[in-house]
Amino acid sequence: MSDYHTFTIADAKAFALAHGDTFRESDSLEAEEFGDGNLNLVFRVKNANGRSLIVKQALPYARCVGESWPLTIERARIEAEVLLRHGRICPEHTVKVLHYDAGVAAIVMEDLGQLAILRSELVAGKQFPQLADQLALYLARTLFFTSDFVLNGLQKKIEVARFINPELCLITEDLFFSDPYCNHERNAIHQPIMPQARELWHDEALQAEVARLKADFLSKPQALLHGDMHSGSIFISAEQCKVIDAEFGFYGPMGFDVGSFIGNLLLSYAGQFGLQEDAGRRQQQQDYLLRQIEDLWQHFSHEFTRLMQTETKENSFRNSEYQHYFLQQLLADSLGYAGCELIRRTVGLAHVADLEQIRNEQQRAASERWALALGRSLIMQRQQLTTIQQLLTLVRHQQLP
Ligand code: SR1
Ligand code: MG
Repeated sequence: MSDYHTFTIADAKAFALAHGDTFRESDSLEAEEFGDGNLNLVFRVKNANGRSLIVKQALPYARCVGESWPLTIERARIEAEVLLRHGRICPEHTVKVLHYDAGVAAIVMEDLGQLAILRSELVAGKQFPQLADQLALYLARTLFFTSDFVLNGLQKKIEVARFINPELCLITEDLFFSDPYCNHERNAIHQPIMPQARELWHDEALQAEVARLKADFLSKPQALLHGDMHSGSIFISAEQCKVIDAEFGFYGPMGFDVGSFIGNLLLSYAGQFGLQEDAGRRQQQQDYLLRQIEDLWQHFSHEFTRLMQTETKENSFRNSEYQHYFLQQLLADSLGYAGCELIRRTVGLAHVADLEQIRNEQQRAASERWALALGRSLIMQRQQLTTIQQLLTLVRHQQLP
């Protein structure tokens, strides 16, 4: 930590100038800090010709809470290395890392400012027809090529060790799997849904299933996950889709990445009840979101199956019955983690704009109750939901309370 100091605007400019070949000494650079995420500093540095780069620096604490929540700056290495690994496997859909410096825990990366954050676009009711196909490709390839299907036992264990990410994983273990199911001070519960939040604290059947999902998160190192696949981690335009923000990456259950993303599409669906007053447009947006979930799973399972059949290196895993079982279990895991994401984003510490931006209190409470009820159903019924169409039917039949 000897070189480490928190970047000023001047430091960010100097760092961007020194790393990468975008800028020249003679450039007059401008920079702004615009990070609005939970953890880091994010600077945009640009020259007079409009060329720009992003400098992201890990702070030694969680930005959203302050210095009272210390956090390792080692997460910058994890982020850079996950993005570099994923970028080699799926460059089309991974932000490009240009430089990483361990001493100052900072990364220089391409500026995706010409794209928009997916969450804000979905909140505004926008649609991106290729979204599901693009993310299905990203997920299928990054998960498959970092797994035991491809890596031998020795390589795999070296990779698992390299991506041990205890502090960031602990955040997920607490925020995703524990806090929502007890009266924890970190929870942020909208007063009108307090009765439904309390039910979670006493629902032992639900807690048993969440315990199973948490145990897998702790002990199923299937692939190098992104680890935080929410719609704020995705940049989008009509043509392009790029994943950013991989500091929660580690070797974990594949369904965690797939399910976190499905959970976020369902949070957007829930938010539409309160955000979109025009019933026809609401229906149209919700239909779009369900189509994305269906296409995501169909394209993901198609690509993953193709990869299992043609690219598997480990003999034992070439067995087609095993491959069928693997994919079926991956769907069940994904639906369980999607359910957890719905619940934790509604009553836990880290909320989402999809629900927070509903101005009418009663409508927001109705959307939140819907998200909690659907989350519970997904967790409890995940082993019985054996096709993605069954999930869609469940969502369509989930009444708005
Ligand atoms: C204190 S971090 C809160 C949340 O933000 C991140 O993006 C993760 O989703 C984490 O759970
Ligand atoms: Mg993040």
